[in-house]
Amino acid sequence: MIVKKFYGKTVEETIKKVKDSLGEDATLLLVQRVKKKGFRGLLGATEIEITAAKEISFEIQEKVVPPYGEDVTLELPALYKIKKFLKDEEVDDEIINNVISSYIEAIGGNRLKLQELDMNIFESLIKGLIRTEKDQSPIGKFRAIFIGPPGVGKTTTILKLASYYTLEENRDVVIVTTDIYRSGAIEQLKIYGRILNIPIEAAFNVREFERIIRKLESKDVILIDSAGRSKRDIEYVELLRKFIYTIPAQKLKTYLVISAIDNFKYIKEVYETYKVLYPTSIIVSKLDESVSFGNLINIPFYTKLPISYITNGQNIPGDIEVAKSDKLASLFIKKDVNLK
Ligand SMILES: Nc1nc2c(ncn2[C@@H]2O[C@H](COP(=O)(O)OP(=O)(O)OP(=O)(O)O)[C@@H](O)[C@H]2O)c(=O)[nH]1
Ligand SMILES: [Mg+2]
Repeated sequence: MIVKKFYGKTVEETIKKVKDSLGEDATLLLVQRVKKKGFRGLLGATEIEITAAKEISFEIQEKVVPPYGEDVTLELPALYKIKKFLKDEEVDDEIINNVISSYIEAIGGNRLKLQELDMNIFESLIKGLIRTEKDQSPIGKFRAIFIGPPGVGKTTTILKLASYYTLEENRDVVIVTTDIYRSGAIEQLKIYGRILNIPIEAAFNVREFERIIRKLESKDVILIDSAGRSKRDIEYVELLRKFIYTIPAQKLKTYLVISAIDNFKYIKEVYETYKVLYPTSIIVSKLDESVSFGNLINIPFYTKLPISYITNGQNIPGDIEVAKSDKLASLFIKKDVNLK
């Protein structure tokens, strides 16, 4: 707090001096008429004296202000910890910088508060970044196609969901496979279908696919499998697009399945290949095998899509969960969370 005296002929003039010097938010402590200083005062001349004050907090002087450069994290323990934590989890550098900026904003740039990491604020920032879908399990009839690179777990995830909808929700489920490359895979799927009592249909071209989808019109849930192809196989993506176009968009969910253990550079390329199919959300698979959890943040950040489900094991049925930001944020922060 600074306190100063101001003098003038009139109150208005003196208040103007106060504001010019201390700013609009200065507080007037005392306004009085006093004897002028010096010779004229002795002759009886008076003037207005205003005592004014202004709050100058330590925080304002000690603020960390944008842009926040690399070096800001070195001297401030809270920021250093955030950076190290996120780097160890393999979170993308651009996101790390965003989190650091958001953290500084959240604590109002107060340098003192940056001496120690506030885990609650950090966790809430992480929670905001792990975007998840609000309404994962549609109530009425729906169709869902599962797309993504080879071996990420599309077929396994479909079987897990199909058994869930059949056993837990008693819905009428059919699996349609469009894996036109591997007859062995279809045979294997049919074996699962028999065990789980779920019908399996196979379509090898768009006309067949359209016919099957029309035939299955009355079914509650149709889960459509696709073949995992190299990201360079643009022709297959084109074929998938034709399959997708046969189903009205409002009825269709397009899940892009991404494995948590793949590196983020590869994941970005995968997204670039599949984004032409307008995926509606992400399924993050193989979380059980993951040694770092950065992709839970990297994927929604890069794709701007929410996560619908996570999968965490090879068991069918089982090993799948609806994605929840708070639970995944706790997992990320390494609280004792059991995903099984
Ligand atoms: N640990 C672990 N393994 C999984 C998970 N989901 C799938 N897998 C395994 O990953 C392997 C590939 O799974 P698939 O379901 O065949 O993968 P896909 O995406 O259908 O593969 P393609 O059809 O070849 O593109 C299998 O061995 C699965 O058991 C998971 O959540 N955790
Ligand atoms: Mg498959």
